[in-house]
Amino acid sequence: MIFSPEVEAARASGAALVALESTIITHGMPFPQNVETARKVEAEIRAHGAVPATIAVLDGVLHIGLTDAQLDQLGQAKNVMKLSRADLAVCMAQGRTGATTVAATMIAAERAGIRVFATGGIGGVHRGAEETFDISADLNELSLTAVTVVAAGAKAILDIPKTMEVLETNGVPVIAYGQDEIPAFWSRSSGLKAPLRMDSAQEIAAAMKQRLALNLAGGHLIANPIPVEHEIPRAEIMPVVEEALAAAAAQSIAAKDVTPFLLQRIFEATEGKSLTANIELVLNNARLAAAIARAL
Ligand code: PSU
Ligand code: MN
Repeated sequence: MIFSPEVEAARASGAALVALESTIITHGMPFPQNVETARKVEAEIRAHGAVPATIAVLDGVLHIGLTDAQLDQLGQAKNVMKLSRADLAVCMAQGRTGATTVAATMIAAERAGIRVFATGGIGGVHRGAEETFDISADLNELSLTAVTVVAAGAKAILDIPKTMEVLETNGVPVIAYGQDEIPAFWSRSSGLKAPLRMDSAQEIAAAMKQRLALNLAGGHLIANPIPVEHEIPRAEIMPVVEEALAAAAAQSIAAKDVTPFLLQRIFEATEGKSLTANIELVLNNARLAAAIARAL
């Protein structure tokens, strides 16, 4: 495990740290918006009093914090592995390069002593999971690893009610931030009431400390709604999502390829509007994560 100079300095001084994933860079957004967004998110965290630690495996080495040059390289690299819990150690053992999903980023962050992590959306239960069994390892990770993940809810490409059921079964606190409903990534509303609600970073930090004190394994999922001025209302995004899901089924897209395929398809169908919303919600999550890390 290698710390970037910035992260190393933050550790030495006890500064607040926020982990960031890298699959969003390699598999979640097109170049060059992916690298630009990664930089903006890092800057947003710094502007809010914390230090960003973007996590990835480069040539077999687990990096906690990337330099500008490394970020640029990763954003353009081809054949980057998408690393979940199952792949992390294999990628490192083979000396390969891989981008960490929410699950793998949580594992790395915990090992590095970082307890707060900002991203866009988490993986979840895919629609039709009763046939495919396609349930992201992110959900299981939240029950195992003590890192709080700030996300904009589960994306409308997923089955949100089933995702909530699996989280409940796994004992993961799902906390909507500042509203009663679970947000649905591009939209603030999902039509589903969140199991828990909190309205400040201090409250969230207190819940994290209490969970540790009870010696309960696992993290928290903070579901932070996209700012109202950037949301794409449900009625507008749902037909696009349905079309993308139909295309994925028609082309027999499966396993790890499902999420990147759907994201790209929706990006094209909305002429980039989905990507703009995606960038804004990640920035919003970065701000809240920085506040939680400072409160801790
Ligand atoms: N949702 C997004 N963008 C992403 C992802 C999810 O809006 O880039 C990525 C995250 O890294 C997440 C992963 O952890 O997809 C989930 O993939 P899977 O469903 O294969 O577990
Ligand atoms: Mn999957």
